[in-house]
Amino acid sequence: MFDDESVKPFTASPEEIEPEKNIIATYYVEGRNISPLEAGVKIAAEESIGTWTEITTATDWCVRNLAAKVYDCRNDNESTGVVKIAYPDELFDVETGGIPNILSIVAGNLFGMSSLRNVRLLDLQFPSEVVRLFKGPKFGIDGIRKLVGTLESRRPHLGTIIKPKVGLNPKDTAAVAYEAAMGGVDFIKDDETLTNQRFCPLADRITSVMEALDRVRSETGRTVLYSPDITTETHRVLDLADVALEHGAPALMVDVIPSGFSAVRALAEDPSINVPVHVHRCMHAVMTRNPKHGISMMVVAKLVRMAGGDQLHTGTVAGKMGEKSKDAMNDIIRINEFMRGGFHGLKTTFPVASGGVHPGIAAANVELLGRDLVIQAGGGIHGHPDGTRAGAIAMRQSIDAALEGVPVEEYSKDHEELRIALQKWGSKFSDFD
Ligand code: RUB
Repeated sequence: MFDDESVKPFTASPEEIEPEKNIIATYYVEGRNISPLEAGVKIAAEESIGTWTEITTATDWCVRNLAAKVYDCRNDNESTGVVKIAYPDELFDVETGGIPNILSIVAGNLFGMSSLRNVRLLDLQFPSEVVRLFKGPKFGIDGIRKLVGTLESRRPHLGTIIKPKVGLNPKDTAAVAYEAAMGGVDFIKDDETLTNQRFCPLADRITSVMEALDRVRSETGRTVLYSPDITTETHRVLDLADVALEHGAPALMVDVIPSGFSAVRALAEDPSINVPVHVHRCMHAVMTRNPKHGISMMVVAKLVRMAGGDQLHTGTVAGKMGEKSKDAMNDIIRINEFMRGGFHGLKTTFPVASGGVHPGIAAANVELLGRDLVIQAGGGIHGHPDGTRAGAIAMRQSIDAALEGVPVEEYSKDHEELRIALQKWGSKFSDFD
């Protein structure tokens, strides 16, 4: 397959590739009148030392040391397939360039090449030395569990997003937070579009919410985390973090795609920030949703963990977001397993299942996605007919039903809040294709 002279600099056999000396990228490719191998070679060339034509300026050293190489190619048919490309470590300066340097190569010009109809970055595999340049999450799952007091029980955490998304003033936000916390949530977050709008300034909001959560602590002994949204320009994220921390924020939240992986990293690696970083992924679907083109959520998850996200939204198995299929569900399971597993010594990242979750389907999400999960509901709590507190209680009951292995309908017979929630939303879980 790799004998043709013209592709030689950009191909290798699998035995020639040392995983510890290359960043390995797996792509789905769909060429325009070219084979998957040719498509892979075009990517390897463009993203390392080649261009659209032969050039006279590349030295032997460049070719020997820097050429990226296609070393595996599986054809689905004559124009589509999956290729693995090894990018030699010398091609990068991750120490200086960080995640932007990695992305500019493995996910750079290739997405716009006219010879490719579609291309999707499916996965990245890193040498230990590269991952060790990153500090990763400061807290991870166990660190967050320690703060909340669930290290022993290891039950799923219940989170809520204050709703409406925007519009409440600080006092009303705090009142909703108080009710949710009294109902049993472990974690409260701002929604992804709220930062410092005039009707709900960041500093006042944090002060008010923390007063409410302090009251919850003195009344119940429970610690509830709150992550205000400090999404902003990458270079301003530390300034907003300072404001948030000065006003007592016990966690921080940032939208990773709008603010950038580097914003997450700046927060996680700053020695003065000693609170968990919750990572919202809004806008991810622009690249993760199309199965033929873009970047997979697995890649986003790996980069977020390297950047230091302590919690990351990875999707639900039934809800308002994403695809409803067995493949989509298996993808979420695989991503969550990655976030909880070993990764060159970095701490773990807590997977967050959120988006359209309500008490009727929370249990099924926990059953399929596991206990090391933050199961989160906005509408599914604040839309409960008896209000936010009852909504949070109903969500906790649904989680308990899953932990006890009792179907939610059955459990609801002697759990009033859950019964009322099921009357409103039902417990229909999925319509897999
Ligand atoms: C949740 C909400 C979140 C989504 C994002 O509100 O809108 O922003 O979780 O989706 P609600 P994802 O609970 O009312 O649906 O987590 O898939 O990125």
